[in-house]
Amino acid sequence: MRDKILTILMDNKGAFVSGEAISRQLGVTRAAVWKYIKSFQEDGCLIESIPKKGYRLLNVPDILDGVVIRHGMQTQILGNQVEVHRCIDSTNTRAKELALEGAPEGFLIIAEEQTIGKGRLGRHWVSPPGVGIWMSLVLRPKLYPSDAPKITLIAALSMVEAINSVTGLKAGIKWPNDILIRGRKVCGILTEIHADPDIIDYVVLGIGINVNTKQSDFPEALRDAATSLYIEKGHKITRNDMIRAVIERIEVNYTKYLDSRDFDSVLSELRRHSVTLGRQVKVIGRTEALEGVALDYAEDGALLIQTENGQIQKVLSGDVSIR
Ligand code: BTX
Repeated sequence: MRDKILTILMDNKGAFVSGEAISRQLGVTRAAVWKYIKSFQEDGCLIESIPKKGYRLLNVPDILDGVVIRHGMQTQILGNQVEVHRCIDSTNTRAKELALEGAPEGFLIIAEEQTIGKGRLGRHWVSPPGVGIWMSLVLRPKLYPSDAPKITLIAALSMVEAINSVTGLKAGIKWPNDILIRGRKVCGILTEIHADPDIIDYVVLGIGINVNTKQSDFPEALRDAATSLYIEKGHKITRNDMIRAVIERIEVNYTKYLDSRDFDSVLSELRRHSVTLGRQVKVIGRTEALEGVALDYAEDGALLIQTENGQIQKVLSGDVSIR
């Protein structure tokens, strides 16, 4: 009932809807409608209430809310179900639990705060309350497990596009999973998969975005290496809008790739937005470290490095530092 009333108010944002009309439409008493309106106001929604006219929603605060996120979202599959947490250990951990229980493709888990936000290789992702987007999508692509890194790259491309469309900022992709603005990390992507030997069962696509984080919200050690959309843009960005934009871009790029299996067009976009290609880099892989010039991407999205002796080496995964 709460969600339905909020949806009606949002459908009519800026205009009055009478309590009578809402109670008739939903088959509840006007007293019950009033109770919900009061609770929305307590949550920070600006709702005018005028006798004989009804209720007018003027503003929704930037509190993460499934109804607000889904309202107006232009997707077919992704984000059809949204689970929002005030505080959770890690949205990726929760997404894996749900995926194992059979959560469908597109199930989205979001949290205001993570206490054990995860980066790659057991690293920690700083996820303070109320200022960022910490979210995970359950995906079930019919792909070979070896194609999973492509999902990370598709997500990275979608992130850059969404940041640009919402804020006008130009972000770049540091292969394979970091999004940078002016050389500082604004977003990280952690893809975890569960697969049989020849088919993916599910992918959990975890995305962390520093949205309204102030410099002082970052721990001292990160202050030079991290940034946020707020720091770069100089004003706050509505997180619910940003989430919608990211999910919409992922759906476009992801379904286009799955339908066509054409990764070349993704690669050309990645090249355009890359901050890695053409640079002298050091890559620490699982087994070895390599130094050289990041030449290009291979057709599967791996990084091609030309080492000092002229050899070209292919790196499937690893940590890149730009020299
Ligand atoms: P990564 O291993 O590439 O980056 C982790 C490193 O980034 C850390 O070691 C630290 O140096 C730095 N770092 C930590 N927190 C931040 C931050 N908030 N902003 C900038 N730099 C930071 C990147 O891993 C993948 C991160 C994915 C995070 C999402 S949040 C939702 C989902 N749930 C979850 O537990 N993880 C993912």
